Amino acid sequence: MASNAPLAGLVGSLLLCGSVLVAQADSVVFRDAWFRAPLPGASVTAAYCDVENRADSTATLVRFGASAGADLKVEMHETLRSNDGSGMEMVRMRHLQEVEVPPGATVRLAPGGKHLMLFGAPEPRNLTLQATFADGSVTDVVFERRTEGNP
Ligand SMILES: [Cu+2]
Repeated sequence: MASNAPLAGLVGSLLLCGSVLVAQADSVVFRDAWFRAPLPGASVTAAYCDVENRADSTATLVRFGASAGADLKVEMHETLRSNDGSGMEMVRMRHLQEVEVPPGATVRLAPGGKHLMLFGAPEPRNLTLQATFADGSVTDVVFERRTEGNP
């Protein structure tokens, strides 16, 4: 009897850890994921999605990547608009190292705001990217190919 006590304590603490440390990838839901089909001859386009964090702690996206073998580089960007005072609107993009999703919140990656920049023409079909979180957890996200917004 007495020799089992330390083991019971160990099992108890493992269970406790398991209930607290939920992988960020498991508590985040991606919705409405799509990418704009590149214009003919273009090799840069953008992808968008809504990212909902259902956990009670912050989830931080640190990287999106294409599957091995795909000739595609993905960066997280944010479009910034500013006015120089002459009525000329300046639009530029900032490279984001991470995107934080607060507990219970939904962060939208949408045209004119945060987005994924795709360098290299994706195949003409839906695109699967691997989303990596700050805790190292990874999940696949399927982006639907759309032509909306193209002339
Ligand atoms: Cu961009």
